[in-house]
Amino acid sequence: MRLRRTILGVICIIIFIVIVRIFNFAYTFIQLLNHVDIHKIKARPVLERSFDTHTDDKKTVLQELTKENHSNITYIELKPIRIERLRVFVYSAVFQTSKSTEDSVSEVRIHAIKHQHDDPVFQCCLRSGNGNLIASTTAQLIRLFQQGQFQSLVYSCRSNITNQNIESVSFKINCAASDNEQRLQVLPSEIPKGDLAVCVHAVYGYVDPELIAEWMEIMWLQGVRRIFVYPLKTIDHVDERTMKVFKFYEERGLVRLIPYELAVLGKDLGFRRFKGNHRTYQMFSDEFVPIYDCQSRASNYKYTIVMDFDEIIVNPEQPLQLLPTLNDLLRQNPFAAYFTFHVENFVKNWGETNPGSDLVLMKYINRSRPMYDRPKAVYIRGRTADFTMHNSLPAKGFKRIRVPVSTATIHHYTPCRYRWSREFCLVQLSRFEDKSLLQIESLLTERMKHIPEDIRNPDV
Ligand SMILES: *[C@@H]1O[C@H](CO)[C@@H](O)[C@H](O)[C@H]1NC(C)=O
Ligand SMILES: *[C@@H]1O[C@H](CO)[C@@H](O)[C@H](O)[C@H]1NC(C)=O
Ligand SMILES: *[C@@H]1O[C@H](CO)[C@@H](O)[C@H](O)[C@H]1NC(C)=O
Ligand SMILES: CC(=O)N[C@H]1CO[C@H](CO)[C@@H](O)[C@@H]1O
Repeated sequence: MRLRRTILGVICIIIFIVIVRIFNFAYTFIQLLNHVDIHKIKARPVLERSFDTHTDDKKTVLQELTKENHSNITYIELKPIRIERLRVFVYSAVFQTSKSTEDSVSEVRIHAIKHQHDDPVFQCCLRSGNGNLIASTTAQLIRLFQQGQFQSLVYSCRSNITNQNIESVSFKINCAASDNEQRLQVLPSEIPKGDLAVCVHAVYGYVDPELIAEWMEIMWLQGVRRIFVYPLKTIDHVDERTMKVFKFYEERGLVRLIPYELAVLGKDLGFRRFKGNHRTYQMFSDEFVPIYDCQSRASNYKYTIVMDFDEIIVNPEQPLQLLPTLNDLLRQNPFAAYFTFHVENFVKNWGETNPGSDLVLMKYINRSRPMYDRPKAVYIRGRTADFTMHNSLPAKGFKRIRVPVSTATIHHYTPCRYRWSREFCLVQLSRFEDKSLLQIESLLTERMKHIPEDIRNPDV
């Protein structure tokens, strides 16, 4: 009797263990399915530390950053203006260069947020230098980021008058009415300084200046000639030390700093939403205003990348050859709207795997498998109908291209992602040593010597 009970007990324990195991396996498997595009994974050689200093390409990318003439840059911050009687706040207005042959059509893009339950109808009142109304046109909704109580969006205002005459724009339900109105200056979209621009969404708090400086240098070496950065003015401001490194690169003509002030949206939508555990859908929408704004300002660039300071697109054979890599991809995919990349996470919680390096980025050389998880994209001029952070809508006739892992991936320097379990991140995730970026370690170390010490490592 006792024996039988013992056997039964043992069987129960075994069954229990088996169930736990199955659960565990299933959980891991689901995480993998969620994050890894298993079929796309290919082995790739681990590259050794070296940098071929004799390549011609290196010379072309090594031209120094040049000081920009700052004597008259229009003040261009994003500051919300409420449209009378509507739950709509407008932030900025930017001219679009028309692709159509009708010269007489001008288009102004308006970046705004609106309440999720409203479908506001209003007019853009286009004005000349002396403030006279020269055209009124109904604002057309062309882009919408559907998250949060106030959703970010883009309106288009088209008219048959030429750009030269338009200086400012105001917004009313009817331009003929005599409401109070505030005007926005209509800004030109930027004349490209190269082929590549980067949009970074709202920045706030402290971001390691050393990391930013290394990232900026890599961007420059890869051919990026403009980086739009939107420091959030409303919440604690951006840390001074972080701001200083942005200013350093603004003076050198690489960064355009556009201070960004949130619309005040009531107590339930307070600024808490940007802090740690309180991140909400409203925050995602707020973060998107700068992306829309940047897409309009950068609309003349051949390629626009939406990316963060901890992300780098890396061709594993030649990390600096980003432009040639993109041009090749475009030749192979003439109907590409945009390129997306697999993400390789260099998980900081695993510890420094190359502690000897002087560069914060190069201290981490162990990564996960390439995952197709929240891919970031490189957009080709004029070929996207709408943007989201990770999955945009191609314009008619164009399509999204997933870039093969062997061509390029995104290196993402990150702590364990918050959606991952600790177990998954620290134990189950396979680790691969990847020295591809070390090919540029000596070059980058050299360049970093020219960044003042008080900018790289400011006193705390
Ligand atoms: C900057 O531009 C202004 C006016 O456009 C000009 O007068 C000035 O000389 C320029 N400065 C430099 C350093 O190029
Ligand atoms: C522009 O359009 C308005 C009406 O939409 C029309 O009255 C006006 O004549 C047009 N102007 C030109 C220059 O075509
Ligand atoms: C780094 O990756 C290599 C290769 O997979 C592995 O042997 C090593 O233990 C890893 N180191 C750490 C700290 O993750
Ligand atoms: C030529 C030009 O636009 N000059 C302006 C530069 O900016 C100052 C003030 O910031 C204006 O007063 C000038 O008219």
